[in-house]
Amino acid sequence: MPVRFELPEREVASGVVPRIELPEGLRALQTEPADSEFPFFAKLRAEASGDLIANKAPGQLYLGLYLDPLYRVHWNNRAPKIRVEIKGPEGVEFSDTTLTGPVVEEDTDIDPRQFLIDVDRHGFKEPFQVHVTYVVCDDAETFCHTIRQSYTIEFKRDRQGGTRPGIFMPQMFAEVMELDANGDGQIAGDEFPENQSSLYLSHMDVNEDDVIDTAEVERFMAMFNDGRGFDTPWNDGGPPEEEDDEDEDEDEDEDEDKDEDKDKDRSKD
Ligand SMILES: [Ca+2]
Ligand SMILES: [Ca+2]
Repeated sequence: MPVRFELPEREVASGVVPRIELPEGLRALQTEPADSEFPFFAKLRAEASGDLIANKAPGQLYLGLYLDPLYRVHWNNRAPKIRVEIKGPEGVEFSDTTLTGPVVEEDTDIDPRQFLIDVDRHGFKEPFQVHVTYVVCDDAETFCHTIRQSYTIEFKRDRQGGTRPGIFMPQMFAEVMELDANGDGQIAGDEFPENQSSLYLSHMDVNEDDVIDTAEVERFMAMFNDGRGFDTPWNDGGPPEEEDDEDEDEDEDEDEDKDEDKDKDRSKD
């Protein structure tokens, strides 16, 4: 039986902000965080519907901010609510460009902040910017900071599932035990993906022995599931998709507008 860590008690609330119901078929978007003087206490997950990515029809854009369990911080609901500002290229229509977080009765909580808006790209290809401003405090009550983070987001699928700093990355960690090449129940040394050992270790290596064991993985995932992270719809990187879809997306880098018709032919290549 797997070892289970007792999670430390927190006084902050979780499960108090209703999760919004998300449409099926959302896919992670390529998201590039701007440099930040503060850590990315909250990770952004940006997703869009297939039609919107394909630039074929208006669709929905999802923006979710998830507190990273690593930092043991919470939202301060007595401070100004989280604010998400969207700056799109001229011509692209967003149903809302200034989003603010929900009213939460509890003083503090760790639930994700989720936003779903309608977008009509009108054929434009340029990326858009997202500026997020929020107040976090650590669970030990030693600090509260107002954090401002900015991202540039492309209407293109993120095939890496988000492995850069500041991006929500449940997929990566969910699959971490698959890295255990020699099957000893630990991830160590060259079992880590190239250049990513410090990323994994900084998030998961609780006892700092430079090895990640099953218990550490479970602990980390439990923290996410505990309200600081994802719930199921996208922990596998999105819904399964048909083969021809893959080819369609590969072509997106080039003239998407003109490609609409050609895509169907290319997918048979
Ligand atoms: Ca191993
Ligand atoms: Ca360890």
